[in-house]
Parts: sequence; structure tokens; C-alpha cells
Amino acid sequence: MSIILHGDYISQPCRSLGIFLKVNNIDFQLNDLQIYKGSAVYASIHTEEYARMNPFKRVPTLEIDGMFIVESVAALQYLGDRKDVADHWYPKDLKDRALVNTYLAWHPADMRKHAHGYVQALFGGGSIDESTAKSNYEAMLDNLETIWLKANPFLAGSKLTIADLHCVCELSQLEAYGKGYLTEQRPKLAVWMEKVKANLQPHFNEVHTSFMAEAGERYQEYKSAKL
Ligand SMILES: N[C@@H](CCC(=O)N[C@@H](CS)C(=O)NCC(=O)O)C(=O)O
Repeated sequence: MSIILHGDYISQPCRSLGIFLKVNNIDFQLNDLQIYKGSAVYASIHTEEYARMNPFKRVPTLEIDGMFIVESVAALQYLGDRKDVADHWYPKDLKDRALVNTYLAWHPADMRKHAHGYVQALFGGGSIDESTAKSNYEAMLDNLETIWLKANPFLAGSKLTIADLHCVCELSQLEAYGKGYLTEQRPKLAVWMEKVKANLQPHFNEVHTSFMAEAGERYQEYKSAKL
């Protein structure tokens, strides 16, 4: 089976897929599209050639034997169903699986919306100012602390799943911009974060190292240009 991850680890869902493949020892190639390199942002994915793989012209695209999966959650679910992947990632038990799917359904419209909204505001984009974006982001972190992690050590129960992986890769985006994880007042989130990262090592650090440097540089450049 041939697997190619088309993406760039500066993108949260790309990191999530890359880490999953590495942690599970699944052979793959990374087609590093370097979406912020070159004359225009996203130039490498806003091409007709890329659109043939992913008509939305977004990353990631997971190519499996010539089939293209263009949504990261669908790609994680597909990989999680493989026989050589431990059951805890995406449990076969329907009730356990429903909990994972519930988080994954919540993630784009709530978690990612506010994490991404905060990043956009840091770069002067989006429709809200930085302080409103930060409040929305903090309210979302409170939901993680008081709802998702209220009774369980992981987002979908007692075991590490693709829900935790997807969430932690989104939170790390803010750390790269010097905004930290804001876990001081959120002890459950703090413990969860350390546990999830520890379970993903050494791949979490490996995938995040270059991303952290590149993201930090972009933010510094943006701030200097504004002065
Ligand atoms: N729902 C998609 C979101 C993908 C996405 O938003 N990717 C961003 C990078 S993090 C992108 O490719 N943006 C380029 C654009 O929107 O033009 C997924 O999870 O796969």
C-alpha cells in the first residue's frame, strides 16, 4: 500500500495525520507543500494540479493507493480502522466510537473555530479583535476543562484516541505564537496535555520542532512589519 501525506506541518490537521502515521509505524511519504514559502501564501496548493487531488485546495490530502481523502478527520478515521492500528485510537465498540465521533464533530465548529480565530486575530485578520478572540478561545478551553475532561482523563473516555491527537495539534498552534496553552487555571487540561504529548513522543516533538520555529518566525516578522 502506498501512502502519501500531501501537506505541511505548519498546518494543524497535517501535524495530526503525520503524528498518527508515525506513532503507528505506518510507512508513508510526506509531500511537503511548504504553503507559506515562496511569493504567495498557499501558492503551492492553489494550482490546477493540486486541485485534481483536492478540489478545496486545502491541506492535508491523504493519498492512499491513488485515492484522495480530503478531510483530516475522515483520513484519521480511515487509518484508525486499519487492522494494524491499536483499537484504543478509534474503538470498534460502537458506544466508545460514538464518544470519539462526538468530539470530532464538535472540533471544527467550536474548538478549531476559536483556536483558528485567535491565530487569525494575532495576524490582524478575521472579523474580531485580539482580545475578543482570546476570550472566545479561553471560553473554549473552559469547555475542554469542565465538559470534555470533567469525568475522564481523555476527551472520549479512559483511553487516548484520535480526538485527543486532533485537539492537541490545534492547541500547539497557539504555543508557537507565544500564547501558551493557558492551562494555569485549568488543572485537568494541564494534566491531559502532558499525558497526551507523552504518549505521542518522540513524534510529537519531531513534527513540532520545525513548525514551532517557522511559525514563531512568521509571527515575529509580522509584528516587526507592523511597527
Ligand atoms: N477541514 C479541513 C481543514 C483544512 C484546512 O483548513 N487547511 C488549511 C491549513 S490548516 C488550508 O489548507 N488552508 C488553505 C486555504 O484555505 O486556502 C481538514 O481538517 O482537513
